[in-house]
Amino acid sequence: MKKVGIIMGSDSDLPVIEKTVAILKELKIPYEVHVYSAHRTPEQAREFAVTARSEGFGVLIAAAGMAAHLAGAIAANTTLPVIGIPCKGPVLDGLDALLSTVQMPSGIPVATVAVNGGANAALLAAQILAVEDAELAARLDAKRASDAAGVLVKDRIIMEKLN
Ligand code: RP5
Repeated sequence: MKKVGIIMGSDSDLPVIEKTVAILKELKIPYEVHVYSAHRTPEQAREFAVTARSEGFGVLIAAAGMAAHLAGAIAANTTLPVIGIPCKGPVLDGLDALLSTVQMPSGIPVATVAVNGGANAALLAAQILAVEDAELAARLDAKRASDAAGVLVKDRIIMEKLN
């Protein structure tokens, strides 16, 4: 199976990426995590993107906060699908990172998930890889069903408590 490449702009983004890693592990998807910044280490970020396809990656996830140019900078240097996670910073509640990540110019797409949306980034990456992988698609179906069952348990608990 192709690997998922995860790049975060700083190790301070790790709490968001932990959610991503947990789901990739659960779905048995190989991954690699790096800290490369569009601003602080632009050469390393570019090199990673340029070589990602030949290194066996199928999807890239880029997480960054504040002036979050990382996902766009990665996407500029590969035609692999790139998923951007805007991370909430100390001010502006992540709106800065959301707009910096989502507002890409035509020609260089970034599939942007919600602010701090580490879980959905993993699921979207899995869904992309599952297009050509029936076993992974089955694991995704099973996870959907089990997540839905978890919500129904919560419904029962709330009904018993409040109704
Ligand atoms: C961004 O700046 C990083 O992705 C991080 O979200 C934010 C702050 O980085 P640190 O100052 O915590 O390293 O580039």
